[in-house]
Amino acid sequence: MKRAYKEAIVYQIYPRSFKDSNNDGIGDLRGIIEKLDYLQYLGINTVWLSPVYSSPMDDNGYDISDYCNILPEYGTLEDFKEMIFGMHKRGIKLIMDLVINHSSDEHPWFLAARRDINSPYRDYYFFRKGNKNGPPNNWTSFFGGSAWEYNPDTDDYYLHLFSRKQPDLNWENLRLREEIKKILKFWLDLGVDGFRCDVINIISKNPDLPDGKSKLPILRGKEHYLNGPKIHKYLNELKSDVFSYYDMFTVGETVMITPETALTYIEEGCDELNMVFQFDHMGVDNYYVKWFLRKFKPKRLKKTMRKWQTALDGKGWNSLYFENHDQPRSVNRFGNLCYRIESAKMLATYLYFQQGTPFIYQGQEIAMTNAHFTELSQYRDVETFNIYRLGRKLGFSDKRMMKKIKYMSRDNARTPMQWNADEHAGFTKGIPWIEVNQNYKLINVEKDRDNPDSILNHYRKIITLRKEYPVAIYGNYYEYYLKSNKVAVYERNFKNDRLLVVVNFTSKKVKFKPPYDLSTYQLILNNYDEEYEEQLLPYQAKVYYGKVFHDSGKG
Ligand code: ISL
Ligand code: CA
Repeated sequence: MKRAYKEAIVYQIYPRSFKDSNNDGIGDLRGIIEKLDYLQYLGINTVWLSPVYSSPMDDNGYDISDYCNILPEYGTLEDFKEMIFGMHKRGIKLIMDLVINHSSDEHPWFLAARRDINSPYRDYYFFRKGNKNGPPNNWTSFFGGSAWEYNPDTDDYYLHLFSRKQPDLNWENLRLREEIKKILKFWLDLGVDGFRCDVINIISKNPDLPDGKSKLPILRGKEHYLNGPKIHKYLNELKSDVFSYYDMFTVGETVMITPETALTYIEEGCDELNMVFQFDHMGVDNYYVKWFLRKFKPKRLKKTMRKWQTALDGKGWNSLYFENHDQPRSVNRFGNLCYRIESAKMLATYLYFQQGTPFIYQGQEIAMTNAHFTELSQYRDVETFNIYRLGRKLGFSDKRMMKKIKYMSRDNARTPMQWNADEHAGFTKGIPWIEVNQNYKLINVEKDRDNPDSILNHYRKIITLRKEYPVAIYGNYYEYYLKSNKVAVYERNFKNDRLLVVVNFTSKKVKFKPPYDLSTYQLILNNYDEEYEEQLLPYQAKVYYGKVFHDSGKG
């Protein structure tokens, strides 16, 4: 079915690292305004903006202390209005990040709640008396360590599934839900076109808060809040009381989810959410939690991608992403730095011709790479520090922990956007809040803009093709060479149109036989000048377009 969100091409802005307009070293809204022409040139039609609300910045804005205001470092509500006006003028929609599983511990609700057991805000959170030997239960947080923090004022504990400065909100409380709806309306009435709902599938907790079964130190207790008992009730309430009154779209960040469960949120017709971010493919180079690394194998990635492509086809809609502000850079992970240009183009081709809405994370379009950091002091992320501490406590050596962090730290994706070869990559004239990657002279937007064969221009081509060929959006998905650990080959079909995508995931030439005769097909994208019918060059990626006339079955 035709739907606007299926035609969205989304660009994620992590505001702190995008563009600094006043040289205090911190990206801001006026910086985004300066770059709107760039976004238009890239061809995207939607922006997902990571949080810009008031926040003490324990988790870079994913800890909100005032939901209806802009963090002064980022600008004002007036700047925000100007930004959204500038986006709409260019045909770009704006999706806000909505963090409603938890607030900041500096939110007035929490400040009141923690002081006084009779506060009307007390029940907005989870306060519980401790057990003899400590916290109320054995749950551990996403960032490692207990999910409970002691609160001396009322001699009890509060629940935080993320950092201790991110207390979880209690959705059982109707007044809290009404407050959230007001917040949503506030932004929608300002012209916002939708929301990316942070960890939305954990907002409903089992109210008894029983002990978790797992022995592992991370995510213990998850069976009591993942897709919890009232999750669908809450989302339906948001839909009927708010979403249904606006022309908007939603993408839910849903952790540890299967396609079957995802469909309970996104199946067309039910539409609690329009699509979700799932994490299966982010697990192909690690075990269970991201800190236990394992070697990347293309066929594992292919398998998880295929699983979602086939399971949702005709029922729900995929989000297509390899990067965001929580993940290392994809060219380090799934590509090859010795073939940075070829492999980055290959990854984009492989990903964005699948069925779903493309999400491009800032810097991905020029294949920015992981941070060069070697010292813990160069990092900024609260999760990185927590994990380092936890790992050391568990007996891992400093060297081992630094290696894990170097590969997986979220700061890998948070170094400033590399605009040009000027000092600090043109991000700021001040001292950036986090170091700029040392390779900015080699990797930057300005350099790529002028080069028709650049990664940036490859992204632009893909975006143009998605707009020109409805089959790229509405086609079904069918894959060949399922077992191959070298090539990925899939087809999309819509009416009489067909696309065939062929990519090489290795740094070697590989022999390759197309699944059928391609002589009547047109090659519409190739990351090399050369083309051989029976051979793929290192990280080569090609897209063919053809017409298929279905036999009526007679004669
Ligand atoms: O990156 C992760 C931890 O290793 C993920 O598990 C991440 O914490 C999870 O995807 C939830 O992420 C979202 O909510 C967090 C915030 O820190 C992330 O930046 C955000 O994307 C808490 O609000
Ligand atoms: Ca600034």
